[in-house]
Amino acid sequence: MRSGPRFILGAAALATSALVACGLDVVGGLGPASSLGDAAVPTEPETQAPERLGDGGEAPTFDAALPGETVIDAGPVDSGPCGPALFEENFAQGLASWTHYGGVEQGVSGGNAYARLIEQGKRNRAAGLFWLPTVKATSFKASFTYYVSTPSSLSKGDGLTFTWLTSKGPQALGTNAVTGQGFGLPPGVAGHAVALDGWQNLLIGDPGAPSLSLIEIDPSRGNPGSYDWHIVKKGPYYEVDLYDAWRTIDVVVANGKASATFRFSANGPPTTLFADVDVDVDEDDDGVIALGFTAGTGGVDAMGFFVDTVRFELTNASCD
Ligand SMILES: [Ca+2]
Ligand SMILES: [Ca+2]
Repeated sequence: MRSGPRFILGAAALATSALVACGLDVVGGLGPASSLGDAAVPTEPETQAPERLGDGGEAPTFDAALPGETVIDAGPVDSGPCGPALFEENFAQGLASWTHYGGVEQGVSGGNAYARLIEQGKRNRAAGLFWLPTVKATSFKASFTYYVSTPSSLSKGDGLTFTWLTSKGPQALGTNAVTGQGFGLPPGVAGHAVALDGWQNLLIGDPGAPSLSLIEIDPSRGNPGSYDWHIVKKGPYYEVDLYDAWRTIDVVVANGKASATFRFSANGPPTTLFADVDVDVDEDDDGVIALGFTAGTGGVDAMGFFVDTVRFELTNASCD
């Protein structure tokens, strides 16, 4: 149990988010605003207390878990007959292996390099960072660390995703990517994501913030962030558990089912977020055509979004 004052503060934050979120939905500049007009009237926010992700916790030092790394060779780690099925990245050599948009940059701090999707304080941004495999696969294992830095204000947003796409649409990846509640995802793409959402948008059914949800990105339903895309809702969690420290998330997709775990530190014990949830993977389509990260900020104080120590392994890759 957390102390009384912390819970009271959390409840106040939730209430504040609910009030301001209405304003944000109205003034949002991109796709979601127009699409939200037909949405159902939002219900009252749930006032549930945050849940814990485990008993861990680490010092909020930017490089707490990842000091002094060695460079990973920029070449394919494991090139099969038609391309690599394994992709590892610590960002020591920048972003050369990635397709990115929205101003993603390499950052270096204390001997550790990482990718910064959005700098803290930069509002109304949409950013993405993707690896585009050249082999066909429908199953994979993904592991990464993330760092979300937070301004001191109660109102802060929006969120970070780990995304896998089965279609990237007709436009160049990142075209017209949606800020704010769209998490930096572009219109027209299809797939799924694990989303760390720091801002509760009631109109699309967000759980209390901060949350970790499995979402389905379905362009037939509208632009990212304009419809209730949640498949599994998890949260709210304590901010201290999710923010201002490097945390590790592992995602496994196999045989059309997705599982995910959260760890406070890279070698810490995993806490299950969800397990064996159906995710549509059509054997006749192109499979997983992009793996990566997106982030979005909106009209409130912007959090900073960073990723590092990425490992993507396609576990049923073929040349077809
Ligand atoms: Ca690194
Ligand atoms: Ca949200």
